[in-house]
Order: sequence, then C-alpha cells, then structure tokens
Amino acid sequence: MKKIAFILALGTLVACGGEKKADNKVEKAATEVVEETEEVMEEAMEIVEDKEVVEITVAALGESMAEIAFEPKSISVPANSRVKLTFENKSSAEGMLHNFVLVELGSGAEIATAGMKAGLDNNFVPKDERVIAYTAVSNMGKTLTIEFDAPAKGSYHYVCTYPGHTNMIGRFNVE
Ligand SMILES: [Cu+2]
Repeated sequence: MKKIAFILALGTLVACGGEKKADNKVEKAATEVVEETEEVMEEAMEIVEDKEVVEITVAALGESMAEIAFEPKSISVPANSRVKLTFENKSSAEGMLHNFVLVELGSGAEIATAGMKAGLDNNFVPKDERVIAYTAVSNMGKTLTIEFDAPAKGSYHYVCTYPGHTNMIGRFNVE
C-alpha cells in the first residue's frame, strides 16, 4: 500500500513538473513574440526617420486667366521620400488666388468640380480619397510650405482647383 501511495505522489510531482515546463514554454514563446514585435517596430521607426527629404518649389505664374500656369509643369521625386513643397504665388494681379492639389492621374477635372462645391472655406478641395496632398488657397505674392510622404511609384497630376483655373496642371512623378 505504501508503495502505491509513493508512486501516486511521484506521478503527481511529474505531472506538476510537466505543467511548469509547459508554462515556461508559453512564457518563452510570448517573450519571443514581444521581442520580434519590438524589432519590427524599431525597423519601421528607422524607415520613417531615414526618409529622404526632397525639397521642391512650385510657382503659380500669370497675371491674367489666359496666362496662369504652374512652373515647373513636371516634377519627379524618388519613391519613399518625404516631400517638402514650397508653393509660391508669384502673381501680382489682385484676386489671383491659387492652390496646389496633388491628385491621382486624370482626376483633376473632377476634383476641381467637386472643389467648387467645397468652397473657399475648404480651399476648394473636396474630401476625396484621390486627393493626396494640397496647400491652402494662396494669395498673390504669398508662399506656403507643406510636407507629405511621396505616394506610391507612378504618375500623378497637380492642379489648381480655384474655380476656372483648369489650365493649371502639372505632372508629378514618383520614381
Ligand atoms: Cu490657380
């Protein structure tokens, strides 16, 4: 009888030991997951910090509706860069307002039409997922600066959505 009790006790001990071992395993796995997550987050932070900052300047030129245009009409930035855009309204004509709106290729006209409804309070920029970045409406002689992450590799348009400025259009390439 004593012998059986001893064996039972031993069995219980082994069973407990087994559970503890399993707990350790779970703990170890959990620690590994935490460590891996931290590594991934650190890498992500590095990617954000390492982004190349590209400074570009776009001017809005023209003293009359027939002349208004962006200068330059084409911009290229590297993929994964951070774009620091300086937008200069170089007009000296009273009431010559402009903005810079980066949009998906070919969507400029629709965005401008929707922008008219959005109104001056919204800088003539509609809430639309095809709008990637934009400046406020800028008055003559004023300079505005915005920063945004370059979108995915490809071609985009930049337009001025001020009513009637449909001939203000440029090409934005991410290479
Ligand atoms: Cu304009």
